[in-house]
Amino acid sequence: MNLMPEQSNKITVNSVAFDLYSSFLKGAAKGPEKIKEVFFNGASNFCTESLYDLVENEKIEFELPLSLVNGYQDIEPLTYQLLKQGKRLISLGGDHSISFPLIAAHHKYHGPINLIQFDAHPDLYDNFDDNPYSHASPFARVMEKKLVRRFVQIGIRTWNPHQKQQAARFGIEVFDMQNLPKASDLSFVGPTYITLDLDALDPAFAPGVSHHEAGGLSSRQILDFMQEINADIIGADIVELNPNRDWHDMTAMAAVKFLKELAGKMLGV
Ligand SMILES: [Mn+2]
Repeated sequence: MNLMPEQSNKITVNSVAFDLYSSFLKGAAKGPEKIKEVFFNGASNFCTESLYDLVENEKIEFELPLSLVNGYQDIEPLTYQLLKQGKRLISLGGDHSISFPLIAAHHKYHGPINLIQFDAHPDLYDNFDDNPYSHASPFARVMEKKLVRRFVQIGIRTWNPHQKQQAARFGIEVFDMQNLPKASDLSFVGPTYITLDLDALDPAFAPGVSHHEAGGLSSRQILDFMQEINADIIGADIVELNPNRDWHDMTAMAAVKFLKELAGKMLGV
């Protein structure tokens, strides 16, 4: 008999302040604290665009940052503990390396899931800078472990031959920037996880990331996808905010906007 507690009726924000597997610049470990600060700084209200007030209705709570005393290897078990308590998580990074253990924890709890990735980069390197757990490699690990049954990538614009081969080998559905789908055409059966790398946005909208890649998505395009995709979203992460590179917190504010809309989507409000 499964004694799992009932799922919480609120969203728990899980902070994963880890950037040791960034290949180019450090700084993403400061992301979760910055997003929380900006969420509460009074610059914006707490409503989704559907007019649901997440704070007034007590539907969002901020968990203490994961205590990563042993580093990266702690992310999966600590996240799984939160899931076992019935919490529904939106995790804040941190660099993109954290998504592999986060997805592994969700897989352990929910079984095979669908995965939607918004990103400039496919993050499919078999090995990068001698680190198979690099932030350039998490989805190679996810696919090798067969953690997801359907994987859709949106906004990619940094292919090279190796990663193109990896995408074909793993059977990934890719919608790169030259080939974006209509949000309302995307439909998923079963539990679905969203991973959002803020560098999916064009640098014009999100200067506060480590890897500026021109030719990206607008904030509005990502919001439209979040609102219109037909899927049961059971968890999400927002990664790669690098406050050292931000301009008047505008990328942090974009992260807050996505956090609110993702929470609304997961709550069905
Ligand atoms: Mn990226």
